[in-house]
Amino acid sequence: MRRFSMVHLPDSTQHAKSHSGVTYTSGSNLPKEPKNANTTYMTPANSGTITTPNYPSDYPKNVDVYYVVPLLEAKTQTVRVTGSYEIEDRECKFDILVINDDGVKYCSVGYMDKSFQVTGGIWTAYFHTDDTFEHPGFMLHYSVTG
Ligand SMILES: [Ca+2]
Repeated sequence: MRRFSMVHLPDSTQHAKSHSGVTYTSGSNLPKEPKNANTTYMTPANSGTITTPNYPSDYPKNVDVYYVVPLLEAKTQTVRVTGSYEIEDRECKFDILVINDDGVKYCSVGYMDKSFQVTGGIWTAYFHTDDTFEHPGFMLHYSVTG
């Protein structure tokens, strides 16, 4: 298992400290430390869109993008994420997408329809790429559903 600590939350989001690390299982070739960690803070909202860099053109090589997505309220609520993705297909060993640190890796071509509980008013997405084989990536829409 490898642990990345790439998120440095501002004071206004201290309640989300539990998101300060992402744990991955073995079997991947992820670097021990992000080569180019880049945290993207979204504007607080109960619905919106996140995309990979350059979307719909191919995403860059060697990026680690961590999306921090604040909702309007910090109460426990359900978020639904939907949308298409096209990520390098190598059994999720090279380019991956992980939603809300749940350990599930997305790669290849597919359509996501995922609902999960958010307790701290912030959810996250993590996207990593290696140095070969780029694809369009993803456009994901999210909304609070309850
Ligand atoms: Ca790649």
